[in-house]
Amino acid sequence: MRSMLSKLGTSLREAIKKFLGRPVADELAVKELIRDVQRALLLADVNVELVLKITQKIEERALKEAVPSGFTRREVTLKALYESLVELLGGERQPNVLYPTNKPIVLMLVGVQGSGKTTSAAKLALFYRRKGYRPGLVCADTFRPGAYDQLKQLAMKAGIPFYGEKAGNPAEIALRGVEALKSMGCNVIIIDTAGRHKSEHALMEEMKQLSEAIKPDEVMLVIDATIGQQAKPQAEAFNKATKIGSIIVTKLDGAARGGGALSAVVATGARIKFVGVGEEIEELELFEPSSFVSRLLGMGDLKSLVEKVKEASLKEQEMKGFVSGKFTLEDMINQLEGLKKLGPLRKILEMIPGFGLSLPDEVADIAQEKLEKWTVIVKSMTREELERPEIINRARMRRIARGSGVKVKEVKELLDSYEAMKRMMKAMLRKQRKGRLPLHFKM
Ligand SMILES: Nc1nc2c(ncn2[C@@H]2O[C@H](COP(=O)(O)OP(=O)(O)OP(=O)(O)O)[C@@H](O)[C@H]2O)c(=O)[nH]1
Ligand SMILES: [Mg+2]
Repeated sequence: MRSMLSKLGTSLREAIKKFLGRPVADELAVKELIRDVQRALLLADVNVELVLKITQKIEERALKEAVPSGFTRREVTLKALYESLVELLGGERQPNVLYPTNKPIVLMLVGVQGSGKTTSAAKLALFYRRKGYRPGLVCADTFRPGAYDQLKQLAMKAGIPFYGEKAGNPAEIALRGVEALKSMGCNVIIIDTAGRHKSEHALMEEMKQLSEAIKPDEVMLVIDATIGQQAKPQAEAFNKATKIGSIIVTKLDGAARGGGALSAVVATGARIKFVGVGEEIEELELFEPSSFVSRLLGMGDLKSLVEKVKEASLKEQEMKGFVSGKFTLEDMINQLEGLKKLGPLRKILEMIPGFGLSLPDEVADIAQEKLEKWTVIVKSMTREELERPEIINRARMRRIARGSGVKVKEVKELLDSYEAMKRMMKAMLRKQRKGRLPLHFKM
């Protein structure tokens, strides 16, 4: 989601920062926030009417809603902003991903040419395999010559069973594919279909025949985010040919207009279940409007953070220490090491409440790069030095440098970075205590 998220996210975060910087959250400040949010959404290609509707609601709620005890007008406003954006993107409902119970499920992917069906089919297969299911891929695209090889290669690379025939009737091929993969023990069968055809009518007709023959458990429509608001008529056209169960929006990583596609599709009443955020087979994400918006706003998303933490089997305790700001030199290394397993450090830090708004780029980048070296340096320190880094003088630095095979300068650099991070943590906690930054955002 890099590009779209970073652009829309940056402008929304800037709007919030400006709002938080106002001495009081009065009508003027709210109106300014609303204008900034409008501008950000319009730049992300969200439909004008939708933008007006949603921002009007935010303004009304921000100014009229009662402020519950323990909260401020500021927080009520941000909550209204958060909730309205979530609503714009589909509401709080969790996407209801289909899983096989005692009988295999069949998913059929449809979409116009180049929308990302074949890529998404492979990504979905990987998604299911990682959850412990046994996916299999079927190529039912006989129209485009390279289609068979493309899916077969993706399947082979990921070690996923594949069935395809280079020519013939797509519905018959798909049926044979489903049977063949079932008998191999696959329990999630994903069918890739054609996107190119003689005409749009012929394509829709083929999709209709395919879905009538296979009777898939779900037809998933694949839509390219770069088409912006055009996503809406496209979704409606496919829905006429074959009942669309859910939507995968692809290429959100490159789409400055991604906001247009996402909100337009939601406006059709269809449910976005997944988003494609890159060309790699791992780059598929479950689409949950609430965590999407939390990330967009940099408000922190403890829920998805906790999930990632579980995945990397990190002890929760470690996270708590990090969030609360208890921070010794040893802590820093432990936390950074643990977090490194979770993916790019920056992304993780963005999910921790308070960080998204105030973490300077340099700190995160430096930490990621230097981590390896730092780990070694820290191992050459005594317990006393670890607990009280302030006692480390030149002589001690020289000894540590020798012990870890680095330059004295590098030991000094580690200590300086540690001091900088500690200061930053302290400043952040102070801000949070003052209520300038919401520590927990009630969702
Ligand atoms: N950046 C990015 N590229 C993607 C994503 N999904 C697909 N692509 C790229 O989009 C192009 C088209 O993807 P395909 O999966 O072949 O599209 P398709 O719908 O199967 O195309 P046809 O079979 O011709 O109808 C490929 O170059 C993919 O690598 C995504 O989420 N992000
Ligand atoms: Mg294809």
